[in-house]
Amino acid sequence: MYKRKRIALVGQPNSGKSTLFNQIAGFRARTSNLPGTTVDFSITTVKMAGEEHEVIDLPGTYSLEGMEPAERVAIRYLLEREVDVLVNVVDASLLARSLEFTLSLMELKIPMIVVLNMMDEAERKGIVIDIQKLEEILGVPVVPTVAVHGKGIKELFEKLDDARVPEEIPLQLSRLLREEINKITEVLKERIEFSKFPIRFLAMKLLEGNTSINELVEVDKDVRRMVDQARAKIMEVAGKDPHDVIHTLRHHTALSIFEKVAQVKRGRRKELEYKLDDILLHPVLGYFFLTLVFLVLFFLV
Ligand SMILES: Nc1nc2c(ncn2[C@@H]2O[C@H](COP(=O)(O)OP(=O)(O)OP(=O)(O)O)[C@@H](O)[C@H]2O)c(=O)[nH]1
Ligand SMILES: [Mg+2]
Repeated sequence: MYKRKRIALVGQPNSGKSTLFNQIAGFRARTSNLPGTTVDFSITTVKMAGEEHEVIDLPGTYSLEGMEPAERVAIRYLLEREVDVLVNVVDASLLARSLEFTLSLMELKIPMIVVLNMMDEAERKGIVIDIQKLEEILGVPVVPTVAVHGKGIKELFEKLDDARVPEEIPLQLSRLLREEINKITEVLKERIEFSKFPIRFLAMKLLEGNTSINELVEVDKDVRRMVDQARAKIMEVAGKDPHDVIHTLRHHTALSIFEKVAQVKRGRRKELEYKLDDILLHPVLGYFFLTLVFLVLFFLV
Protein backbone atom coordinates (compact mmCIF):
# COMPACT_ATOMS: atom_id res chain seq x y z
CA MET A 1 0.00 0.00 0.00
CA TYR A 2 1.21 3.51 -0.74
CA LYS A 3 2.44 5.30 2.32
CA ARG A 4 2.46 9.06 2.47
CA LYS A 5 5.97 10.33 3.18
CA ARG A 6 6.74 12.62 6.11
CA ILE A 7 9.49 15.02 5.09
CA ALA A 8 11.16 17.23 7.70
CA LEU A 9 13.15 20.34 6.76
CA VAL A 10 16.04 20.63 9.19
CA GLY A 11 19.01 22.95 9.25
CA GLN A 12 20.77 25.84 10.85
CA PRO A 13 18.89 29.11 11.45
CA ASN A 14 18.59 31.32 8.36
CA SER A 15 19.45 28.58 5.89
CA GLY A 16 16.15 29.15 4.08
CA LYS A 17 13.92 26.33 5.36
CA SER A 18 10.79 28.47 5.65
CA THR A 19 11.43 30.04 2.24
CA LEU A 20 11.67 26.56 0.75
CA PHE A 21 8.57 25.52 2.69
CA ASN A 22 6.64 28.51 1.35
CA GLN A 23 7.63 27.66 -2.19
CA ILE A 24 6.49 24.08 -1.66
CA ALA A 25 3.31 24.95 0.20
CA GLY A 26 2.44 28.02 -1.82
CA PHE A 27 1.77 30.11 1.26
CA ARG A 28 3.59 32.34 3.65
CA ALA A 29 5.21 30.93 6.73
CA ARG A 30 7.22 33.63 8.49
CA THR A 31 10.68 34.23 7.07
CA SER A 32 13.21 36.92 7.89
CA ASN A 33 16.89 37.63 8.05
CA LEU A 34 16.92 37.11 11.80
CA PRO A 35 17.97 33.66 12.95
CA GLY A 36 15.34 32.00 15.10
CA THR A 37 12.36 33.24 13.11
CA THR A 38 10.54 29.92 13.17
CA VAL A 39 9.85 28.90 16.76
CA ASP A 40 7.30 26.15 16.22
CA PHE A 41 6.80 23.71 13.38
CA SER A 42 4.39 24.10 10.46
CA ILE A 43 3.01 21.24 8.41
CA THR A 44 1.66 21.24 4.89
CA THR A 45 0.52 18.53 2.54
CA VAL A 46 1.76 18.68 -1.02
CA LYS A 47 1.03 16.68 -4.10
CA MET A 48 4.04 16.17 -6.35
CA ALA A 49 4.21 13.84 -9.32
CA GLY A 50 0.85 12.32 -8.26
CA GLU A 51 2.05 11.47 -4.75
CA GLU A 52 1.03 13.16 -1.52
CA HIS A 53 3.66 14.15 1.01
CA GLU A 54 3.63 15.83 4.38
CA VAL A 55 6.28 18.54 4.68
CA ILE A 56 7.31 19.93 8.07
CA ASP A 57 9.16 23.24 8.51
CA LEU A 58 11.18 23.02 11.73
CA PRO A 59 12.84 25.82 13.70
CA GLY A 60 16.53 26.27 12.92
CA THR A 61 19.06 24.54 15.11
CA TYR A 62 22.85 24.69 15.21
CA SER A 63 23.27 21.24 16.72
CA LEU A 64 21.45 18.32 18.30
CA GLU A 65 22.13 19.90 21.71
CA GLY A 66 19.05 22.06 22.02
CA MET A 67 20.15 25.08 24.01
CA GLU A 68 17.28 27.32 22.90
CA PRO A 69 13.56 26.46 23.30
CA ALA A 70 13.01 26.68 19.51
CA GLU A 71 15.95 24.34 18.88
CA ARG A 72 14.40 21.88 21.30
CA VAL A 73 11.17 21.87 19.29
CA ALA A 74 13.16 20.81 16.21
CA ILE A 75 15.24 18.18 18.01
CA ARG A 76 12.29 16.65 19.86
CA TYR A 77 10.38 16.44 16.60
CA LEU A 78 13.27 14.58 14.98
CA LEU A 79 13.75 12.23 17.89
CA GLU A 80 10.12 11.52 18.75
CA ARG A 81 8.26 11.35 15.45
CA GLU A 82 8.66 9.01 12.59
CA VAL A 83 10.34 11.02 9.85
CA ASP A 84 10.63 9.27 6.48
CA VAL A 85 12.96 11.73 4.83
CA LEU A 86 15.17 14.26 6.51
CA VAL A 87 15.88 17.20 4.24
CA ASN A 88 18.91 18.99 5.61
CA VAL A 89 18.76 22.57 4.30
CA VAL A 90 22.26 24.01 4.18
CA ASP A 91 23.39 27.55 3.42
CA ALA A 92 25.81 26.81 0.58
CA SER A 93 27.61 30.10 1.20
CA LEU A 94 28.49 28.85 4.72
CA LEU A 95 29.21 25.27 3.74
CA ALA A 96 32.16 24.51 6.04
CA ARG A 97 30.24 25.51 9.16
CA SER A 98 26.99 23.86 8.05
CA LEU A 99 28.62 20.49 7.34
CA GLU A 100 29.25 19.98 11.05
CA PHE A 101 25.53 19.77 11.69
CA THR A 102 25.06 17.61 8.59
CA LEU A 103 27.52 15.11 10.09
CA SER A 104 25.52 15.09 13.34
CA LEU A 105 22.28 14.51 11.46
CA MET A 106 23.85 11.61 9.58
CA GLU A 107 24.33 9.83 12.90
CA LEU A 108 20.53 9.65 13.29
CA LYS A 109 20.39 7.11 10.45
CA ILE A 110 17.25 8.55 8.88
CA PRO A 111 17.00 8.56 5.05
CA MET A 112 18.41 11.92 4.11
CA ILE A 113 18.82 14.49 1.33
CA VAL A 114 21.04 17.54 1.53
CA VAL A 115 19.70 20.74 -0.01
CA LEU A 116 22.42 23.23 -0.86
CA ASN A 117 20.37 26.39 -0.68
CA MET A 118 21.55 29.97 -1.36
CA MET A 119 23.56 28.83 -4.36
CA ASP A 120 23.24 32.41 -5.67
CA GLU A 121 24.92 33.71 -2.53
CA ALA A 122 27.66 31.06 -2.77
CA GLU A 123 28.26 32.04 -6.40
CA ARG A 124 28.41 35.70 -5.44
CA LYS A 125 31.11 34.85 -2.90
CA GLY A 126 32.99 32.88 -5.58
CA ILE A 127 32.44 29.51 -3.89
CA VAL A 128 32.35 26.67 -6.39
CA ILE A 129 30.99 23.39 -5.02
CA ASP A 130 31.51 20.00 -6.64
CA ILE A 131 28.00 18.61 -6.03
CA GLN A 132 28.80 15.14 -7.34
CA LYS A 133 31.83 14.78 -5.11
CA LEU A 134 29.84 15.95 -2.09
CA GLU A 135 27.17 13.33 -2.93
CA GLU A 136 29.88 10.67 -3.10
CA ILE A 137 31.40 11.65 0.23
CA LEU A 138 28.12 12.01 2.11
CA GLY A 139 26.46 9.06 0.37
CA VAL A 140 23.13 10.91 0.00
CA PRO A 141 21.61 13.02 -2.79
CA VAL A 142 22.65 16.67 -2.82
CA VAL A 143 20.29 19.14 -4.52
CA PRO A 144 21.36 22.74 -5.25
CA THR A 145 18.58 25.31 -4.79
CA VAL A 146 17.85 29.02 -4.72
CA ALA A 147 14.72 28.91 -2.57
CA VAL A 148 13.85 32.61 -2.97
CA HIS A 149 13.46 32.04 -6.71
CA GLY A 150 11.91 28.58 -6.42
CA LYS A 151 14.93 27.06 -8.19
CA GLY A 152 15.65 23.37 -7.58
CA ILE A 153 12.38 22.45 -5.86
CA LYS A 154 11.18 20.17 -8.65
CA GLU A 155 14.58 18.42 -8.60
CA LEU A 156 14.30 18.00 -4.83
CA PHE A 157 11.01 16.13 -5.15
CA GLU A 158 12.37 14.08 -8.01
CA LYS A 159 15.16 12.90 -5.71
CA LEU A 160 12.90 12.02 -2.75
CA ASP A 161 12.93 8.33 -3.58
CA ASP A 162 16.73 8.37 -3.71
CA ALA A 163 16.98 9.53 -0.10
CA ARG A 164 18.99 7.00 1.82
CA VAL A 165 20.38 6.27 5.23
CA PRO A 166 23.88 7.66 5.15
CA GLU A 167 26.89 5.54 5.95
CA GLU A 168 28.71 6.83 8.95
CA ILE A 169 31.67 9.07 8.22
CA PRO A 170 33.95 8.00 11.04
CA LEU A 171 35.43 10.67 13.27
CA GLN A 172 39.07 10.25 14.24
CA LEU A 173 38.17 9.11 17.75
CA SER A 174 40.99 8.41 20.20
CA ARG A 175 41.34 4.88 21.55
CA LEU A 176 39.97 5.94 24.91
CA LEU A 177 36.86 7.52 23.36
CA ARG A 178 36.27 4.46 21.19
CA GLU A 179 36.61 2.13 24.14
CA GLU A 180 34.25 4.11 26.35
CA ILE A 181 31.65 4.45 23.60
CA ASN A 182 31.86 0.70 22.93
CA LYS A 183 31.46 -0.12 26.61
CA ILE A 184 28.35 2.05 26.98
CA THR A 185 26.96 0.66 23.71
CA GLU A 186 27.31 -2.92 24.94
CA VAL A 187 25.54 -2.19 28.22
CA LEU A 188 22.76 -0.27 26.46
CA LYS A 189 22.27 -3.15 24.02
CA GLU A 190 21.57 -5.46 26.94
CA ARG A 191 19.09 -3.11 28.54
CA ILE A 192 17.22 -1.37 25.76
CA GLU A 193 14.85 -3.68 23.91
CA PHE A 194 13.75 -1.28 21.24
CA SER A 195 15.29 1.94 20.04
CA LYS A 196 14.39 4.08 17.06
CA PHE A 197 18.00 5.21 16.95
CA PRO A 198 21.26 3.36 16.63
CA ILE A 199 22.41 2.31 20.10
CA ARG A 200 25.88 3.63 19.35
CA PHE A 201 24.35 7.05 18.64
CA LEU A 202 22.62 6.97 22.04
CA ALA A 203 25.86 5.90 23.74
CA MET A 204 27.76 8.76 22.13
CA LYS A 205 25.10 11.32 23.03
CA LEU A 206 25.03 10.12 26.66
CA LEU A 207 28.80 10.46 26.78
CA GLU A 208 28.56 13.96 25.31
CA GLY A 209 26.01 14.84 27.98
CA ASN A 210 23.40 15.76 25.36
CA THR A 211 20.44 17.28 27.25
CA SER A 212 17.76 16.36 24.71
CA ILE A 213 18.76 12.70 24.68
CA ASN A 214 19.09 12.62 28.45
CA GLU A 215 15.53 13.90 28.73
CA LEU A 216 14.13 11.44 26.22
CA VAL A 217 15.97 8.22 26.99
CA GLU A 218 15.55 6.65 30.37
CA VAL A 219 18.62 4.86 31.61
CA ASP A 220 18.98 3.09 34.94
CA LYS A 221 21.35 4.01 37.75
CA ASP A 222 24.07 1.58 36.63
CA VAL A 223 24.27 3.04 33.14
CA ARG A 224 24.19 6.56 34.51
CA ARG A 225 27.09 5.74 36.84
CA MET A 226 29.03 4.19 33.98
CA VAL A 227 28.48 7.25 31.77
CA ASP A 228 29.57 9.58 34.60
CA GLN A 229 32.74 7.56 35.15
CA ALA A 230 33.54 7.57 31.43
CA ARG A 231 32.96 11.31 31.25
CA ALA A 232 35.26 11.92 34.22
CA LYS A 233 37.97 9.71 32.73
CA ILE A 234 37.92 11.52 29.39
CA MET A 235 37.88 14.87 31.13
CA GLU A 236 40.97 13.83 33.09
CA VAL A 237 42.91 12.51 30.08
CA ALA A 238 41.85 15.06 27.44
CA GLY A 239 41.43 17.99 29.81
CA LYS A 240 38.14 18.76 28.07
CA ASP A 241 34.50 17.75 28.30
CA PRO A 242 33.77 14.75 25.97
CA HIS A 243 31.27 16.98 24.18
CA ASP A 244 34.01 19.46 23.29
CA VAL A 245 36.40 16.70 22.24
CA ILE A 246 33.83 15.15 19.87
CA HIS A 247 32.73 18.58 18.63
CA THR A 248 36.32 19.43 17.69
CA LEU A 249 36.69 16.13 15.81
CA ARG A 250 33.45 16.75 13.92
CA HIS A 251 34.66 20.27 13.10
CA HIS A 252 37.89 18.88 11.59
CA THR A 253 36.01 16.26 9.57
CA ALA A 254 33.61 18.91 8.24
CA LEU A 255 36.51 21.13 7.27
CA SER A 256 38.31 18.34 5.44
CA ILE A 257 35.11 17.53 3.47
CA PHE A 258 34.74 21.21 2.63
CA GLU A 259 38.31 21.35 1.34
CA LYS A 260 37.66 18.35 -0.89
CA VAL A 261 34.47 19.69 -2.49
CA ALA A 262 34.74 23.47 -2.52
CA GLN A 263 36.95 26.04 -4.09
CA VAL A 264 36.83 29.72 -3.43
CA LYS A 265 37.45 31.69 -6.59
CA ARG A 266 37.32 35.37 -7.15
CA GLY A 267 36.75 36.17 -10.79
CA ARG A 268 38.51 39.21 -12.23
CA ARG A 269 35.19 41.03 -12.35
CA LYS A 270 34.57 40.23 -8.71
CA GLU A 271 38.07 41.45 -7.82
CA LEU A 272 37.25 44.74 -9.50
CA GLU A 273 33.92 44.94 -7.70
CA TYR A 274 35.60 44.35 -4.35
CA LYS A 275 38.28 46.98 -5.12
CA LEU A 276 35.60 49.50 -6.11
CA ASP A 277 33.68 48.66 -2.92
CA ASP A 278 36.83 49.26 -0.89
CA ILE A 279 37.31 52.73 -2.42
CA LEU A 280 33.68 53.85 -2.54
CA LEU A 281 32.87 52.57 0.95
CA HIS A 282 36.12 53.88 2.46
CA PRO A 283 35.39 55.84 5.70
CA VAL A 284 37.09 58.99 4.38
CA LEU A 285 37.35 58.61 0.60
CA GLY A 286 33.71 57.45 0.53
CA TYR A 287 32.47 60.92 1.57
CA PHE A 288 34.71 62.52 -1.03
CA PHE A 289 33.12 60.43 -3.80
CA LEU A 290 29.62 61.08 -2.42
CA THR A 291 30.28 64.86 -2.52
CA LEU A 292 31.62 64.47 -6.05
CA VAL A 293 28.44 62.67 -7.14
CA PHE A 294 26.28 65.44 -5.59
CA LEU A 295 28.35 68.13 -7.30
CA VAL A 296 28.04 66.42 -10.68
CA LEU A 297 24.29 66.07 -10.18
CA PHE A 298 24.06 69.74 -9.09
CA PHE A 299 25.78 70.98 -12.26
CA LEU A 300 23.83 68.64 -14.47
CA VAL A 301 20.44 69.83 -13.18
N1 LIG B 1 19.99 34.98 -1.62
C1 LIG B 1 19.16 34.05 -1.14
N2 LIG B 1 18.44 34.31 -0.03
C2 LIG B 1 17.62 33.34 0.44
C3 LIG B 1 17.51 32.07 -0.21
N3 LIG B 1 16.63 31.32 0.51
C4 LIG B 1 16.22 32.08 1.54
N4 LIG B 1 16.80 33.30 1.51
C5 LIG B 1 16.64 34.42 2.47
O1 LIG B 1 17.26 34.04 3.69
C6 LIG B 1 16.57 34.59 4.81
C7 LIG B 1 16.25 33.49 5.80
O2 LIG B 1 15.28 32.61 5.25
P1 LIG B 1 14.26 31.75 6.12
O3 LIG B 1 13.49 30.93 5.16
O4 LIG B 1 13.51 32.57 7.11
O5 LIG B 1 15.29 30.83 6.93
P2 LIG B 1 14.97 29.68 7.98
O6 LIG B 1 15.93 28.60 7.72
O7 LIG B 1 13.53 29.33 7.96
O8 LIG B 1 15.34 30.43 9.35
P3 LIG B 1 14.87 30.00 10.84
O9 LIG B 1 13.40 29.85 10.85
O10 LIG B 1 15.38 31.13 11.68
O11 LIG B 1 15.58 28.72 11.15
C8 LIG B 1 15.34 35.29 4.23
O12 LIG B 1 15.63 36.66 4.14
C9 LIG B 1 15.19 34.68 2.84
O13 LIG B 1 14.58 35.55 1.92
C10 LIG B 1 18.29 31.83 -1.40
O14 LIG B 1 18.29 30.77 -2.01
N5 LIG B 1 19.09 32.86 -1.80
MG1 LIG C 1 12.10 29.32 9.40
